[in-house]
Amino acid sequence: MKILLLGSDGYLGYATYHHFKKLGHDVLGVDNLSKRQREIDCGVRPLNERPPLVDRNLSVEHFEFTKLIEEFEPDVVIHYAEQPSAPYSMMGRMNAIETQKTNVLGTLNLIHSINPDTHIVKLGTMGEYGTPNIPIEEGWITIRKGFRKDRLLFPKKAGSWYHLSKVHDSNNLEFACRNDGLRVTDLNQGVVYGWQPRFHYDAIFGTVINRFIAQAVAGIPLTVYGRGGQTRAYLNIEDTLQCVQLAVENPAERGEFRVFNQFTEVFSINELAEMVARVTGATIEKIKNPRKELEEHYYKTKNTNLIRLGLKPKYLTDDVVASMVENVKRHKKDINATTIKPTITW
Ligand code: USQ
Repeated sequence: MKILLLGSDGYLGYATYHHFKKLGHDVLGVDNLSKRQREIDCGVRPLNERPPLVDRNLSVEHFEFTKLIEEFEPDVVIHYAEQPSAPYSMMGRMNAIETQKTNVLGTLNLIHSINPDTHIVKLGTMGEYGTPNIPIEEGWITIRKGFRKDRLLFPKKAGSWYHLSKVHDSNNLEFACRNDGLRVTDLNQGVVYGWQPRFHYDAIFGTVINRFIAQAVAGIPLTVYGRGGQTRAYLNIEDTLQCVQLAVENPAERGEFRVFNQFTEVFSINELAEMVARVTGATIEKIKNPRKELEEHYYKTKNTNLIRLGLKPKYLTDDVVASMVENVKRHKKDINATTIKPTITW
């Protein structure tokens, strides 16, 4: 297949690029390296640095991008090319605007550039749903009112300008499927973890499990925000690759807006901290929550669509934690402890 990979230089992009190349596909990686600039602006650096991975240095929201689609004629577009951090989007007005401009306009330009036969596999987030006091379904919900019923997009209750940008993307993509007959798979991904090049552990771009591992290696107490009852869906980056492959190999129909909840397990922050502390001997520190989020709440969701397609989860075990610790240890000298404490509040 001809695969156009948007966001090839990212944590997920790099792994995805090599995964599909290994499978023998023709992969073209597009990136504008803006994430690297944001890291410089924020004064943070990931561990395990590598050279940029980009075949075409281009922004998805630019007119030139349309020409690239016409030239390459992809069978599938995997779209990761978005500003990925909730804290970054909450730093202030310009960061909120930059996040929504990059994410929403990029996806809108993709919608307008694509041949409707091309399958779009778009990275969304479980955070679009937030933590509602009802079970979370997969993208859609059937609502009955009196004798009437309709199948509608599941209500969203996002917790940051970043997460909201993904809500807007989902709405725009669903409309494009309904109106223009596009075929789209929206992957509502949980919080990813796993050892990879460009491993972030800082308070802006690092996700919680990766952060806890780096904190344990650096001998810093694990930073549980607030009471630690926040419950989220998680997956290993190796499972991200499986899920994206399943989506690519089983495309959505013309006119179909298909949503997969892309995760394998659900944990509270306390459970994660206890697990990492048990394996590494680290201590746990409950610090004031820099975010506005529920710290004790109901959380029930499902991932049946991907399991039905054949997803075989790689669960978070003590061995997985231990192997991440071993990898991070080799880069211990590069850990900058001053970037670990959260400084962005909302
Ligand atoms: N948390 C801590 N301590 C920390 C870091 C985080 O207790 O040191 C807590 C947060 O308060 C939050 C949870 O861990 O309740 C997850 O935070 P996170 O920073 O790991 O993840 P989040 O900001 O939600 O965003 C990440 C990715 C984003 C992706 C999202 C999936 O950065 O790109 O969309 O995970 S989800 O959370 O399902 O929306």
